[in-house]
Amino acid sequence: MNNDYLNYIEESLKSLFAEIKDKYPEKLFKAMEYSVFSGGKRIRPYLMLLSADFLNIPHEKVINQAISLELIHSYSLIHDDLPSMDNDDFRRGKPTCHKVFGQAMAVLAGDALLNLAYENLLNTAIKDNSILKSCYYIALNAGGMGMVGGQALEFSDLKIDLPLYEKICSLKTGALINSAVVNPAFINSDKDELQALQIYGGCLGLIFQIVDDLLDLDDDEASFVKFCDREIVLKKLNSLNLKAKNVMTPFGEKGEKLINFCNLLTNRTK
Ligand code: GRG
Repeated sequence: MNNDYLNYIEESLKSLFAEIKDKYPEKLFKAMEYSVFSGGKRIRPYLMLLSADFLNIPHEKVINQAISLELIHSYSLIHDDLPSMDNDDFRRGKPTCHKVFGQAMAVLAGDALLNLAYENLLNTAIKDNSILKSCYYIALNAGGMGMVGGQALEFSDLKIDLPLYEKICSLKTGALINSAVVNPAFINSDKDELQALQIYGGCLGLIFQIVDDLLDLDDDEASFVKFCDREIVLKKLNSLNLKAKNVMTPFGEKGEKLINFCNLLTNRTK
């Protein structure tokens, strides 16, 4: 991954946190800060910068959408780790937010991060309303039609088979990845570019989840590797990778960064 891009994301998140530091109750701020700055890979904001490159949109025009997406991702992980959901004690090798700050503060830190994301999006859109549609797209993907909907399906006591699992993944995990990829297209793109980003984003969301399943074989959880044998899962992974590449290839050099990133996610080992 490009360090300049990662530094830009990090500095932007830090500067947003510096702005709010003295305005929030101390413990709430600390719980939010703990979760946002604990070693996340920043895949979603990074992807948004790559997609902006593809469309020739300056990074400054998407950075607030990019970091808002990361805040939404962070809140979702805090809530996902709670005892009432996945009940995890560790994330990224560190104690989870509720283990350090208690359950009530973890719920509130997640709530405040989600709100901060929308405060940041709206504040940016007030100054530049050409990004309004892209902000709306984030909301659609993060909510009941997207990530929250996917999580709700997982907790609906349904009998999970492969098609349902694929649907859950495309919402729970895929929606934010897709939002990162497609978002800049709502600022400036033609029909072919938008369509290509939508297909690429859909493939990438599933690739991300399949690789996650391959890396993290938890006996209690549904996973692609549990529904079909490994050979079939690897075949599916390769065909998604190929589809994502094929859709970017006609764009020549400007599609290369997205193709390379797809390869990176397909071959990641952590
Ligand atoms: C609580 C509304 C709500 C939703 C939770 C994202 C999610 C939905 C649950 C997480 C469960 C999980 C581990 C899914 C697998 C894919 C995934 C989102 C992994 C974590 O994303 P990374 O690898 O995380 O980008 P880092 O740590 O790099 O930020």
